[in-house]
Amino acid sequence: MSLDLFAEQDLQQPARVERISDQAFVLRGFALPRIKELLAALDTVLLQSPLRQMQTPGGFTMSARLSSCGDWGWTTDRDGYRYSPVDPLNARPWPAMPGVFLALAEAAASAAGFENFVPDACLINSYAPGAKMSLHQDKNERSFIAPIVSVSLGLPAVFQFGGFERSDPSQRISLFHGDIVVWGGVDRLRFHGVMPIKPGHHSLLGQQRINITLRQAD
Ligand code: MD6
Ligand code: FE
Repeated sequence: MSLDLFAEQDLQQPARVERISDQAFVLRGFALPRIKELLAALDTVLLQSPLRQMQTPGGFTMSARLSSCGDWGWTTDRDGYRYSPVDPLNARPWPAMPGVFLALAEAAASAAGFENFVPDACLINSYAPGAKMSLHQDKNERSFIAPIVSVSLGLPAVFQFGGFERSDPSQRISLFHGDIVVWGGVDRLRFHGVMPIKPGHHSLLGQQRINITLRQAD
């Protein structure tokens, strides 16, 4: 049996699944069986489309640095938020979605009850200590039928998972290297965010947390 088949088999094993809402789940350690491949693919993507800070329409600079891969990348500037087929930094298409991203996303979505998930967009966020993500909804996608699959790498984070109004109370959920959060269906438009990352050092990623979210944008 090839190493690849072992890897596929690992993805089929029952994960530690925590249900955080009707159609939202944390899959603990789900990415770990393919983490080397995942990080190598991430390096390749970031060489082509490097992480960069972006401006919000309101004129703030986001504290996380962003990049994307896949057919559609998410960008924000003074003109607004949107998905674009081109990286504005180099005027080239975003790097192709790595096969290991697709395979993990499909397997994680399936483990959470969403079959046949085929993402066409992958947003990559890098947080240095102190960086955060304010409460927001993910609603730039054309349809909200597909779930979102979110992979946490490197330093831990406290994830805020709220309601359908910004002012609703939120759960606080610690996310660790290799955890995957999947949500969709009735929970797809919940507000969520990331508390400021605490200083620390991760053996593979150093002083940062990376989050990759896979979506069906178009
Ligand atoms: C982060 N994540 O974890 C930011 N959005 O760094 C998100 O904004 C997010 O994790 C939609 C679905 C899952 C997520
Ligand atoms: Fe989000």
